[in-house]
Amino acid sequence: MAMETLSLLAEGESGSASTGAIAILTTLFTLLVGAVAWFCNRLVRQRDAVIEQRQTQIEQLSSRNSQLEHDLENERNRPTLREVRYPIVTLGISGSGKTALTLKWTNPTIDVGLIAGTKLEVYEKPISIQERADDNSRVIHIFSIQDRGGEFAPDVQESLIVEKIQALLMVVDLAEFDPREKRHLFSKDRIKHQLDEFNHKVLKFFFTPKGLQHCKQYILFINKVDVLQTTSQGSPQELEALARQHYKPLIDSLEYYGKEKGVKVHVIAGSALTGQGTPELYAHMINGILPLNAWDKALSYVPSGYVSPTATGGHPAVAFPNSR
Ligand SMILES: Nc1nc2c(ncn2[C@@H]2O[C@H](COP(=O)(O)OP(=O)(O)OP(=O)(O)O)[C@@H](O)[C@H]2O)c(=O)[nH]1
Ligand SMILES: [Mg+2]
Repeated sequence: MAMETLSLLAEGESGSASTGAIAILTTLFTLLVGAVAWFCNRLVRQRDAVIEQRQTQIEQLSSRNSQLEHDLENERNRPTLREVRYPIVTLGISGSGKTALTLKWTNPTIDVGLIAGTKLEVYEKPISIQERADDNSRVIHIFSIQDRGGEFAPDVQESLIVEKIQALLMVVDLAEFDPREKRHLFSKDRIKHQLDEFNHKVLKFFFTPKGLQHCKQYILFINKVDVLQTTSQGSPQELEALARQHYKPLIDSLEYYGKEKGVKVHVIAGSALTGQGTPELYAHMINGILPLNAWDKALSYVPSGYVSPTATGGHPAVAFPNSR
């Protein structure tokens, strides 16, 4: 009897132990399943993030690609750029105002009084831009203006031929800088020096047949007319006439060769400082050099109701192509 009771007790203990073990195993299994599920979930989220990132990259690349294709198309349709240069030589002794004048006639708003000791070798000024539909090109017409000191006069003859110079602008002046007065003063000696420098024999070399093949404009600009206001009385026109009088031998020689060779010589008396005569110089350059088919809209613009001063017998401030 006692033995039976003991074995029953032993059986009862081992039953509850196995129930506990099962509970522990079940818990462990549940935790494991949870961990695996969490891990798998994490992997799925990572994969989704990578897919999303790739999709964004693909979208960005495709938008960049369409942008590049668009740019390429624009590039194909862009007009080709061409530049046409018209060489011009400005000749005169040092200090006559070549650089000041070049800057003033090409840029009317410039204040040349603020420019000191100006030295320019070549000054390039775009004059007109043509959009050509026939060959989808854009042509920029540029005046290429070279500065030459008086001592280079013999070289000019060669340049006229070799560099196909289109216009020769001679600059002489009426005044010399006085360091004591710190301003330009009328000088007869200086005028005489320039008349000697550009005497009848020297001028002959500017009118050779080969040079004349390209050179269409001969212009004499008598600069620094503004100084005459301090020594003489008169209207601007009267002072201009006085300036011409001072350079009569030079004008006579130029007109002599002009007549002999069949080219028109223009004489302008003015001032690079005040801008007197510079619009006229600009008009002569455009009219004389730029082919009519190179004029752009800005150059050809004529305000409605405009009457050319030449038509009324006045002095042409700006001459338009039809006045040629
Ligand atoms: N009063 C007056 N001064 C002028 C005029 N034009 C130029 N000048 C002055 O003359 C001086 C010489 O002018 P530039 O233009 O440098 O003369 P340039 O012929 O180029 O001289 P180089 O470069 O030495 O050959 C400067 O101080 C100008 O300000 C003018 O019309 N009137
Ligand atoms: Mg100069």
